[in-house]
Amino acid sequence: NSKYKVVIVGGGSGGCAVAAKLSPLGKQCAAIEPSDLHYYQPVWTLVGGGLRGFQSSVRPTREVLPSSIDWIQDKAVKFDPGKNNLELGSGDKVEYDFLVVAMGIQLDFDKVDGLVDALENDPAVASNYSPKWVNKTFPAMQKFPGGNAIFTYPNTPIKCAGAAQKIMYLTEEFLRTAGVRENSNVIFNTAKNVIFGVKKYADALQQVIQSRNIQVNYKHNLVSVYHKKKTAIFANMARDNALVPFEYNFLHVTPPMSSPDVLKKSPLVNEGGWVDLNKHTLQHTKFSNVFGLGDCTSLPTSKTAAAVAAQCGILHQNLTATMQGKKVTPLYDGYASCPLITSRNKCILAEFDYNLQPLETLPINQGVERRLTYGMKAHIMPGLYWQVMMKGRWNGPATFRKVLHLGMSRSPKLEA
Ligand code: FAD
Ligand code: UQ1
Repeated sequence: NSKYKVVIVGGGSGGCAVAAKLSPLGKQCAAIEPSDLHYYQPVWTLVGGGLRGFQSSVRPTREVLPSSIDWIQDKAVKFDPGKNNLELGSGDKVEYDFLVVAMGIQLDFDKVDGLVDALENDPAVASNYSPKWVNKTFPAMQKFPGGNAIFTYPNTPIKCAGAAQKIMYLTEEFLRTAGVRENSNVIFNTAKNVIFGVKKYADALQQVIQSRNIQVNYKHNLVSVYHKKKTAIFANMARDNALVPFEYNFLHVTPPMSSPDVLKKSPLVNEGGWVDLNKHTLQHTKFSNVFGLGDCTSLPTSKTAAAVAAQCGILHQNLTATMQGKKVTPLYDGYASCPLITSRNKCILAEFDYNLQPLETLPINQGVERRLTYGMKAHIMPGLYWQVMMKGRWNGPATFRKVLHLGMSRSPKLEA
């Protein structure tokens, strides 16, 4: 059994960004992360689209976590925040003074009947959301014979909500260049009733969808896949979940997701299973020595690495204040961003806050398809992530926004 001043659970985007900021604590800080490999998941959209190799998304965890702190290569399996400790897969207990929870979101492929079987056995079924299946996407696109190319969006919160449709735009473009677009239907079956949560970008995406002859079926939730019959079954939520079969020749699945099971059964979460935080301070609502960030939290914003970037500096500031016996400051406005790639060289760069109001960094309209924002997504973000965010020096673009707007950009009010 061991004891640390600060324990971070999860060594993904949020855990590593915070670990880098806490690296001066040295061995008083530990990060618990089971995986040898750290993934830069945003590049998986490009991997699926055949525009990047998978290897560009992977680095050894050892090289991403700061070497000054302890890396405990294990899983957290039980939390006891009343006693300031947690249990590891090995059975050992770890005690802490302060806890940072950054465990990400769980992919629930098994909640869709027949889906795992289809992913394992049908080359036409793929998912950019998992390192296990993202490498199937581009080959499936290349082998697409015509017919139905179907893209799904589940009936749960998910990370990077845009990614479910970005791959559809890349596929549609690919099919046109490959000469098979005329005898194919490109179909987006989404459990939601809107294409995107922020109206400005939803309007822009609707134009893209119309001009490219994409079919969207709202309130359609994937419930099973019979790959031997090349059929995907959707529940029509607007018609008492009546089952609607679709034949597919390419099926890209965005799986249902939920909070990690270990968290769901812990005292740290709200009814939804998410780590229950004050949405402006990132401090836990019940345990004042616990903080959290990223996809596993209750923060009512879009689950993205861009949001994690904006959160990590605020978490660090408020954690440090708490460690010094000072008060926390409400600072987080819900900033999140989603680079909505619409082709292999164009992007709509959505940026917004808790009120779903646009909060754009560039002094130009980001709600139109642009090469510039594609360039940022494909060529600037990866370096920004590995070289700056993972070193603890990126807190999101708020400062740039203020400078680029000559101090005249909106500063969201932080209402409780
Ligand atoms: P993660 O980075 O997922 O890390 C969670 C970590 O917790 C993992 O390393 C995991 O191993 C660990 N863990 C889990 N359970 C335990 C346990 N019991 N004990 C210890 N450790 C545990 N974001 C953007 O900003 N822009 C984009 O363009 C974008 N595109 C995306 C495209 C795709 C296809 C995907 C999948 C994601 C995309 N994202 C994008 C989202 C972004 O990757 C996530 O929002 C971000 O990684 C969240 O960080 P996190 O630290 O919360 O979770
Ligand atoms: C961002 O900060 C970030 O984290 C590194 C991303 O993740 C890959 C993003 O996709 C985006 C768009 C941002 C926001 C940054 C700028 C400069 C707009």
